[in-house]
Amino acid sequence: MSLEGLGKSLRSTLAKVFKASRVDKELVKGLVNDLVRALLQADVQVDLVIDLAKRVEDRALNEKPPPGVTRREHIVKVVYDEVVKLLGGENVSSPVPKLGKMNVYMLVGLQGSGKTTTACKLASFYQRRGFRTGLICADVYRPGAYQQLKQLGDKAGVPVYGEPDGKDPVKIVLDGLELFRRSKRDLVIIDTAGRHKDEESLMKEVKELYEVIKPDEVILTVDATIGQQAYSQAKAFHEAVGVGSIIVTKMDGSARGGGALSAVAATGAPVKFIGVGEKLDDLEVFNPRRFVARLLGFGDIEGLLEKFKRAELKVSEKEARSVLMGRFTLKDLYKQMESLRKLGPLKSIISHLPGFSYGLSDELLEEAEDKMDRWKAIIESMTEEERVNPKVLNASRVRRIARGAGVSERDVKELIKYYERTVKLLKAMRGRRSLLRAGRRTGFKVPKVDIG
Ligand SMILES: Nc1nc2c(ncn2[C@@H]2O[C@H](COP(=O)(O)OP(=O)(O)OP(=O)(O)O)[C@@H](O)[C@H]2O)c(=O)[nH]1
Ligand SMILES: [Mg+2]
Repeated sequence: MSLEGLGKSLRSTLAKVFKASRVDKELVKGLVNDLVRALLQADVQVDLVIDLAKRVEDRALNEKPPPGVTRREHIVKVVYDEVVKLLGGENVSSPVPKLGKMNVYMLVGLQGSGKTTTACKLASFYQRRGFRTGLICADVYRPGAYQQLKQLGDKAGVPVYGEPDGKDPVKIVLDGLELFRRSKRDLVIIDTAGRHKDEESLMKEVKELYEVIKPDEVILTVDATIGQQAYSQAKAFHEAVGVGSIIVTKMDGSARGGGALSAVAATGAPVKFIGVGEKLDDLEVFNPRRFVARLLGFGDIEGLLEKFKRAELKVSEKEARSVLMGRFTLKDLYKQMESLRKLGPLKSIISHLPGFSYGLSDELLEEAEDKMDRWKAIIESMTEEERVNPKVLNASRVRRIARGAGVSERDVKELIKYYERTVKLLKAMRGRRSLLRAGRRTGFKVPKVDIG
């Protein structure tokens, strides 16, 4: 079953929780059964599924939901948490090369898992973020291994070291590292062999390389399409060299992502990137929370966009442009609030924004709704001149508006303050945009820090 399929069955499982007339033991048991079926069909390892099922059942039945959260919501959150955990937890960041030294990352993985392609994608990823990268081909088994790496490296503009006729991977890597040390590279990525006469000799070689190189990071590439075998493969590599992070390749197309979940569990290492195609740019930083949220069908921005569509909210290009150019008037603010209120209760809108589903109490949301309604009334009491040019607002105008809208003067001032902050923010954004544009013209490099 594909990840799509897994998502679908998890969503229908969770939908049952929301539809059920009562939340009781029976419902939780049914949910856990559905969950087990869905995960097994997605090739997740049996032991892992059983563990997860036990934890979900235990937490769903015994944990007390936090204030403001219903039992149903809590159950969904438990499922979400546990699937995120299965995928490597909260952590979202790609490995960051340390400054002031040459970092060495070593890619390992079985034949055809995507090491060579991924090595080049990674080199290009870090190069674009200002690191000087290099590639070394340590694969002396695959015919044309060096040529393949060289071709992709050339495309990425990354220097490649290899010895097309060499027989000793350790020597090649040491030579390559020496060369790159001299040319002051920040990050060198080593592409290793995947084919060997048997797995044992492959592991032996990988281990030997590891002990000589002592890489800063060992990255395992796992083919998303392999299913259950991923578990034992990942385990073997982990026992040999200690896997630090995982890249799941071939997540495009009809990938069975379940195997990837198993690989994570076998090594305890998080997925840091996913490969989504054969080209150099087809690499994405992996975000487990966002991924699972999408899989489970909540907390996703897409759902919210869908809602926007349904409300037939139409923002013309002219309006959008005028907002971005800083001519953001109180009329625009009014329109924004109106469209937001048209979408329905804030609670349901917020539930579609990642990271906001929990932690905002109903009271807080009701208060925000009240405030929005008050602000709308305030803008309605203004003259056209005041809406377009709020600078003219003085004490006596504020008093008049407050009386007209049936609110306090403080409310009016608060709205004006909010408006001014928004305008400032938009101006700052505009400044940044032109800065970036100027940067592109002068070849300004993206600073080194902003990774992940
Ligand atoms: N669609 C898709 N294809 C990929 C992805 N990553 C790698 N491939 C393809 O998978 C095939 C194998 O990739 P390689 O990078 O050569 O794999 P490898 O692990 O180096 O293989 P060996 O060197 O033989 O062990 C190639 O045809 C790649 O183009 C991906 O994310 N998506
Ligand atoms: Mg290769």
